[in-house]
Amino acid sequence: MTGRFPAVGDGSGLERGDRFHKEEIQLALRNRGIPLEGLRYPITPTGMHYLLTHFDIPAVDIANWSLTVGGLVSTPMTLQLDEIKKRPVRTIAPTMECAGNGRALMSPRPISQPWMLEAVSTAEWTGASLRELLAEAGLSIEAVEILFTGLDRGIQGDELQYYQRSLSLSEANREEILLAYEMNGLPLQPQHGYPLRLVVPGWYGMTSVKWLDRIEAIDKPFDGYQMTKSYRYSQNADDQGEQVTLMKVRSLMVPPGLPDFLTRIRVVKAGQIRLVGRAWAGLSDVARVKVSTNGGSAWSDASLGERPSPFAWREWWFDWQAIPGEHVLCVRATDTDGNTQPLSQPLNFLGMGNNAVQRLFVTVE
Ligand SMILES: Nc1nc2c(c(=O)[nH]1)N[C@H]1C(S)=C(S)[C@@H](COP(=O)(O)O)O[C@H]1N2
Ligand SMILES: [Mo]
Repeated sequence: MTGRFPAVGDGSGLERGDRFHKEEIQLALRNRGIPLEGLRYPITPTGMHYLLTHFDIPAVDIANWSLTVGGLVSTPMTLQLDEIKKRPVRTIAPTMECAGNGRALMSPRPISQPWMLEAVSTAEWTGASLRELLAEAGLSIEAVEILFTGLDRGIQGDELQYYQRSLSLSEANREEILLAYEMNGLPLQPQHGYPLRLVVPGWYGMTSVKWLDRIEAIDKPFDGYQMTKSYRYSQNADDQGEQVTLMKVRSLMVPPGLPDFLTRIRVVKAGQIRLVGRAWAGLSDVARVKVSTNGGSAWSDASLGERPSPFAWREWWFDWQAIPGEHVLCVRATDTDGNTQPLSQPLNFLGMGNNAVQRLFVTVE
């Protein structure tokens, strides 16, 4: 394999024109992604689950922690963790993807957490039903949204803020939304929202507020930073754009064969090789996955497997007769509403909701 791939160091031959900023790398070291080979597991092991934390992971002393449920409710509540755990226990394993996944592949590249493809995972979350808790609190007829506030605080866009997101009443009352205190059968780890987080199946990850402190019923749409300034499909800094909501249809492939250390370019042995991966689609389901082994000139149907849980990804596989040479592998999913992944990404200012087809470079020998 000598000489074919650039080596580390000066003279590696890597293109230097597309350097990442130090600040992007700093964010990438805090907010790790799933190694793509981790897509082989239907339920992502906790240590491989992607992470995205805007500010700092807050220090939580469980003896002093409680969840406040208030605002426009008839019965405000302050609940300790064990009181939440006494409620009927629900478990669900929905796929969760960061809305910025794929941002660093866009050109020009929006400057933020520089995800390539690795900001998606599927964990098994256990907790109490949000809908039942809201019913217990008794929503007033003036309530139009539910606001979720995390314990983490920082500055974004010059605004000092707690991390806050809201949901409309109809969304908040979907039965599958959890107040989760366990991930993959264990108490939440600090970085995933200990002691309690929201899990909103079907939506991009920003809605699943970690380190919950308060839940409030409010009488007008919440206009905080993470609702009106961020998580928008906008065209420029002055454009309000549409709100980012559900995860778009997307598929990814476990990179086959052996990687080159630096470039991650793959080397595969000629012959039959099974390509595998996962595909997901917000609140809908995956109808079809197609694979191309020649950069998108021709497509063949992949086989689809089961979902490990409602709202979770589906496994797909495709048997490829690999012949020697250079190949570009692509995978493209269509959901049950007829939406198909784009071949190239329509741009938006913040780099949100990227679902262009994955392209993987492979040398067969
Ligand atoms: N309180 C709080 N909740 C949060 C965030 C955050 O920064 N603070 N990040 C959100 C984003 S953008 C994503 S993609 C998911 C990531 O969840 P994970 O880190 O457990 O994978 O958490 C969401 N919940
Ligand atoms: Mo995210």
